[in-house]
Amino acid sequence: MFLGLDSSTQSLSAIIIDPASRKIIASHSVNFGRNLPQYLSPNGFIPEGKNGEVHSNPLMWLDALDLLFRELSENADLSRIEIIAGSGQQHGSVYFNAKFDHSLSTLDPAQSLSSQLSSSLTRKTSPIWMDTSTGEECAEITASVGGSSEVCARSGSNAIERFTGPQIRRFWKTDPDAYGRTSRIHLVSSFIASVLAGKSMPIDFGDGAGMNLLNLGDLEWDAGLLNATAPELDRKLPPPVSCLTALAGISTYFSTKYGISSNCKICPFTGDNPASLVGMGATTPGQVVISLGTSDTYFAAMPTAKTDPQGYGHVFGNPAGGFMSLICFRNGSLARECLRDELHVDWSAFEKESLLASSDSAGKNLTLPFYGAEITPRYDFEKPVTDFTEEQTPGRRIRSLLEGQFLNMRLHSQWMGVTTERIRLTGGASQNDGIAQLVADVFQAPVERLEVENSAALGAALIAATAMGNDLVEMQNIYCKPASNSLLQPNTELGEVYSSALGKYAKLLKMHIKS
Ligand code: XUL
Repeated sequence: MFLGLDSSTQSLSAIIIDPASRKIIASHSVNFGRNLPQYLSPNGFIPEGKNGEVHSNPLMWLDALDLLFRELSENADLSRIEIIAGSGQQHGSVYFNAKFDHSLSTLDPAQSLSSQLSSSLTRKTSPIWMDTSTGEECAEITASVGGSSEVCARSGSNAIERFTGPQIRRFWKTDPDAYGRTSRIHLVSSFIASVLAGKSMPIDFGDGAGMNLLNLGDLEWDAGLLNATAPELDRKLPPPVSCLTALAGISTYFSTKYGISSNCKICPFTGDNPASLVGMGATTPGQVVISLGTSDTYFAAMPTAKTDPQGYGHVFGNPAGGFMSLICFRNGSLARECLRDELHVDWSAFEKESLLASSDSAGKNLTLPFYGAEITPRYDFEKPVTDFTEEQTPGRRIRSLLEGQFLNMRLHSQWMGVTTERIRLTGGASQNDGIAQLVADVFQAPVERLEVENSAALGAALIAATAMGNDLVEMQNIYCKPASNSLLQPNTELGEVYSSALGKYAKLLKMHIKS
């Protein structure tokens, strides 16, 4: 059996698979806000941070780990787990003093993880991916390395506020003493893996690429980026490796306390997006994942190593080898909700029947679908911009907003050079057949939804099985199955319509951003 963990923003989840029986044996989750209310983080982070700071308490993640394993061990025989792999929310970082390694290797099962590791922290709280406090540091790193395109060419992304390098620089600038006392900096992923292994674990390429520190050319820490970020950083970072090899054994803390076999091995943990790419069965180029959540994201395996010339998209490591892209769109459900409220309608107006009623208008009316600042394209929009050739009825406005969202995605993913063979849709709005059909039509590719919801934890479990010698594609064929009746074929009659709408959309966008 193989265990996959995902330490996300709001919860820590586990999925145990048994490939011999092709079954999921257990799946369990600890919700930080609900199950650990003492941390006063209802959504997994400390509310009301100042100056764009969004931090979480790493002790909360440790208590969640103890709680998850206690509850899992009551419901499953953990002695049969051969390998544990995992993922973490990307970009978040945890800071430790020189005592950390010794404390990890001497953990006492009679006490909790948090009580034994808290004195090793040099920074009480961890900046996470929602943090936007590092605009100044991004500008400094960019200038020092020689411009945005240089940072992007080396690391796969422009200097980005939430990325770990700029966050480390801000820590060094605001608290140089504590930075000086720091001898180990981990990502959320490598931190959780280290606790399980009882020793510091390396950082996986997939997740390491979200730091603005990893050189994607040679997959080593980039000396120029390290120097531009903070002093002596090379000594504080664990080495970068692939997550596909189980490098360590389980710590005796976990084998004694929760009945895991002492032969169980630990893989380096990856980021939640790379793990999701695995769990969505999308590690081969041509398969695209679109997640429709508060923000929308588009991610896909890359046919060749490339970076986004406009600097909006990111390149991370693909756990199966090569690279993946990740493109975030801030105005996802946020924009869909704004229009719903503006028109005083409910979600039924976005359902299949309602969208069918406006199908004569396909591609005729354009909307730049942004109710506020957007990151792809990066621009401070205030409200949507429309260019309608027909009268603006509520039905046409909804169709046009959704078309605008997917045209914007299609436009800003073109740099990857992917031929979209199939789209796997996930996230809250993906269950809506009307919206899903529009995705199929705009991209002219079939759309599927999967059975299993937690794709990151599932992906991690599949990584663990692969590290044991199982074939990844075979594992994905077993576990990443589309839900029955979830396949939607594109209406090929709309192929030309949306190709021409794409050109017009790009023109409207360019005109608006220039003006
Ligand atoms: C990716 C990103 C988020 C986090 C949290 O760049 O910031 O998707 O990984 O899930």
